[in-house]
This record gives sequence, C-alpha cells and structure tokens, in this order.
Amino acid sequence: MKLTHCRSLILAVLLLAIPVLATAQSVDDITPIPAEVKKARRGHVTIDGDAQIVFDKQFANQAAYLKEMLVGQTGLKLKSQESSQTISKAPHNIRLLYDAKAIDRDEMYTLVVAGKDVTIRAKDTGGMVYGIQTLLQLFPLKPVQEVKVPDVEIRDYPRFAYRGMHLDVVRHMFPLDFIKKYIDYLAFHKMNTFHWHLTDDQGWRIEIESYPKLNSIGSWRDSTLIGHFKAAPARYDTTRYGGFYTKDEVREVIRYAAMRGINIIPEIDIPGHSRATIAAYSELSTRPDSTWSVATTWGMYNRHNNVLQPNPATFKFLKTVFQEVAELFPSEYFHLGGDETSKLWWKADPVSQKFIKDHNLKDEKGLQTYFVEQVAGYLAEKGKKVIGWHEILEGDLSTSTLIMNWGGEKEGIAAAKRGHQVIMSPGRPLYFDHYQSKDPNDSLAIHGYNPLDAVYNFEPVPDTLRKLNLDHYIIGAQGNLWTEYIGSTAKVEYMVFPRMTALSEVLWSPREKRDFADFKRRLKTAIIPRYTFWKAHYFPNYEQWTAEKEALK
Ligand code: TNX
Repeated sequence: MKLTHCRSLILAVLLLAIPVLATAQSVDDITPIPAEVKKARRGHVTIDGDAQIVFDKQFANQAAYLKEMLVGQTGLKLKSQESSQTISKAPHNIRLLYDAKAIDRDEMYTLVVAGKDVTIRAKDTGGMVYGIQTLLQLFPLKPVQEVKVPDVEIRDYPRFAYRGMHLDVVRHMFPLDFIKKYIDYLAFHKMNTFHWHLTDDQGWRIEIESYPKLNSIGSWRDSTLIGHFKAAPARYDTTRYGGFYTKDEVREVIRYAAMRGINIIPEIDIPGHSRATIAAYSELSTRPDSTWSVATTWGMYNRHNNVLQPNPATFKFLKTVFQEVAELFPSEYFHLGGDETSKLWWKADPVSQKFIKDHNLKDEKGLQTYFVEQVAGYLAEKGKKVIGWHEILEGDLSTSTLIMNWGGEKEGIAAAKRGHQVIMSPGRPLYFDHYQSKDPNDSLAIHGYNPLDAVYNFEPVPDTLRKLNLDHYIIGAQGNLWTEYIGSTAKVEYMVFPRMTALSEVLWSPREKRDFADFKRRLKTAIIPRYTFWKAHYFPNYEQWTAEKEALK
C-alpha cells in the first residue's frame, strides 16, 4: 500500500472514531450575507448537551422551534426554560431575548457569541427566526456531542420588507407535508411571505363551505395535458386529478408558518382564470347555459377561459367566498388575481354590455376595475387590503392596492408613479417555472431562460425610480412557481434550488455586499450540503448555464 493511501486510511479511521467533536461552520458562509459581521478571533462558546435555551416569554414558540431544529441537525437535545422562571443554571446558554431598545428595525436581530453564552436579540417573531437561522448555519450538519461556536457579533436586518415565494397548487397539487417543507425552505432563506395560489382554470384548491360545488366539482378535472401545450397533437392523461385543502389543513399551515415568521397571502384569482368556478356554478359565467368543465390544458386564457359575468349572483358569490376565505387567514393582504382577464367574453355578452352602460363604466377595462373595487370593498369589511397582478392597473384604483408586477421594469415604474406600492416579480428573471439551462435534455419547462446569475444579479429597484426618489414604492420582490409542468415535489425543488437561494440574497443583503463569485463559493461549501441534508433536489449545472455566457456568444 502506498504511504498516501495508508495515511488516508488512518485519517478515515480517526474521523470515524471521533464524530462527536465538531467545529462550527464558518461565519463567512452565512447566506444570505448578513448586514454587519464583526468577527472576534478570541474564543468560542461551547454548546453541548448541558447547554440550555433560555427564552423571554414572547419567544416560547421560537425556542421550541430552535430545539427541534437543533435535534434534527446535530442530534443535540437541549433543555429550555423561560427566562423569568430560570431555576437551573447551565454552563452555557443560548438566550433568546426580547429587546425593543437594541433592536431598532423590524425583522432585525443581533447574534452575539461571547463569554459564556450565545445571545439572540429581536423584537418580533421574524427577527428571532432569522437569528435562529443564522445560528443554525454555524452548527455542523451532522450528529455531534458538542460544538465550539466562534465568538462573533452579528447585526442583521433585511434590505426589503417583502420577501416572497409563490406556489401554484392548482395546475398541480402538493401534499400538505410538502407545503410545510416549502415554508421551511422560505424560513431558512429569511423570506417572510408565502403566496399561495389557490384557484385557477384547472381547479379550486381550498374548502369553501358556502358554495360546496366549488369542491365537489371545481376541485377536480377529468384529464390533464401531457407534455407541452404547444405540442401537437395534444395528448391527455385521463386520470381524474384534483383535491383541495380543508380548512383545518389550511389552519395548520397558517400556524406552522406563523411560528416561522411567515405570512401567508392566499390568492383567489378573479374575474378571469375562473373556469373551475364556472364549471361548478355556470350561472356566474357569461354563457350561463353552456356546460363548463374544469380546464384540462394550460396557457389558454383567451379563447377558452370564460370570465365571470357581472350579475347579482356573481357579486353575492364573490362577497361570500372572499369573506369566508378572509376569515381564515390572518394576513393583512389578500390577493385577488386580476391577471389575463379576457375581454372578448364581456364584449360578446349583452348582460355584461348592459352592466357597463348602466354603471357608467368606460369599457371592459372599466368593468375589470369594477370587479376589483367590489371585492376590495368586501375585503375591507373584514379589515383586509388588496394585492393584484399589475393588469388591475388598467383602470383607476385606490393607492392602498398593492401591485404585484409580473411584467418588466416599465410596469413597475408606472405603478410606483401612480402611488402604489409594488412587489417586483418579473417573468424575467423571477419566474422559476422558466428554464434554467439551454440544455435540450433539461426537464420540461414552460419556456424562457432564467439562469442563476440572472436571478442573483436582479435589482428590484429600477434606476428610474431611484432618480425620481420613488424607490421606496418598491417594497420587495417575489419568485413565482407556476406548476403546469411541475407535477412532483422533486421537480418543485429542482426548479427553485438554487435560484431561491440567489433571490434570498437579493432581498435580504445590502446591495453592495452582493458578490456572485462569493455566492457560488458559499453554495458549494454550505448551501448544497444543506439541500442534501434536506434530501432536496436541485439543479446542479448552474455554473455551466449563465446569462452572461449566453450574452457573449
Ligand atoms: C401567466 S403571471 C400566468 C399564469 C401562468 C404563468 C406561466 C400570471 C399572473 N398568470 O397563469 O401559470 O403565466 O408562466
């Protein structure tokens, strides 16, 4: 045996024999990069089974969360006690403290490792959760009996107030456990909003008690398109597909998310994208005597996706359903869709035309605005404000309406100039249902090319707005995952990782700290091991496929 082989054998044996002592992961690997880090090279705090979590009562849930995460990641089982009731002293503590003085921003935390203790300070749930995420990144991803956490002082807070990920559960639906996992992914990435796209042409995915046919009929489709919708001839899988989340399940997800500092914004998409609705209640459509079925194909908003008719039954329906859903979700904002509303159905429908005339509306765009305003009113009765896709700006709306812009900079700028707060979610590069490579053998996606570097280099605030001092209207950004071509949880993960990680740094870290080369280094040393630890799928060829290389061709 060669000497080098012999040496590595000895090393391997040694490593196997001492799996219990581990140094922490590097502070330099924390992702998204924290705002301020001061490394003190003096010492460390040892966290072992004798250490305990001491928490202020505001953070009881987060103490439980940390405990559970530590066991899962390292096998370390720590005891925990509320600070005002602390009886037994431990050699070392992880302290979770409420401190509204030291913490002067929303969602901020400080993490100090010094002396005997690790101390996280925050003044809200989000801040504490993010402090915990950072701390967990300092622990190894394997069973240990103790960890020496290096002395450090971190002062950290987000660049943007809105940091979101969307998931379409209509085109394909995912098990409740995966929804929770997705929320865990968001929490790791210091995101604070989960946009849950719950209704569309292809299905209705939330339990509604007042209109039960939404579930018995609207939640199911008879078949599903196979392959790309542009492929001819179209082929269908004739297995009945569907389902919906019960209210109890939704409540469970809301609770789960709240502990992790995540707000859930539900979306009920109206007045277009309504095939599932009218399949259940055809009287709400502009062709009440036609038989409608839940859509079985994709990308068909113009000819086939009939819209809601403005009639008394429809407005009663909208009020009842939106109020029923609003009661379930604590979110201040409610998403009412408003995208891709095909005007041709209203044009061809005498009832809609008479409605436009009787209500002094300018045209079909005015009618679209009327729908949005009505629903905004129903939601206001429940104390909620409205978010809609940027097409709702076709008419004049109250500026309290938040605009989710899936267009480009132009639409974002227009909305901000009109005094609306805007969430940037442009198809390029924040649609993660688009391709991340140009490899013809890559897994099927809708179209497009949004490789990792395009996401990492995305700047949510257009220069034009900065120059006009209107940059504060951009409150954040969101990655969207439409699931026409995403039929499994493995594919969801493949499409979002590592792009979601890149987006998290855009949203969280100071702009001047962003550095793609360093980000890729951290992906290798810390993040991909994390995906692997989660047993999550991811797109591995992100270095090979970049927007920059394509531009040079
Ligand atoms: C457009 S973006 C849609 C969705 C599709 C998506 C596919 C938006 C508000 N509507 O219904 O799933 O494109 O990328």
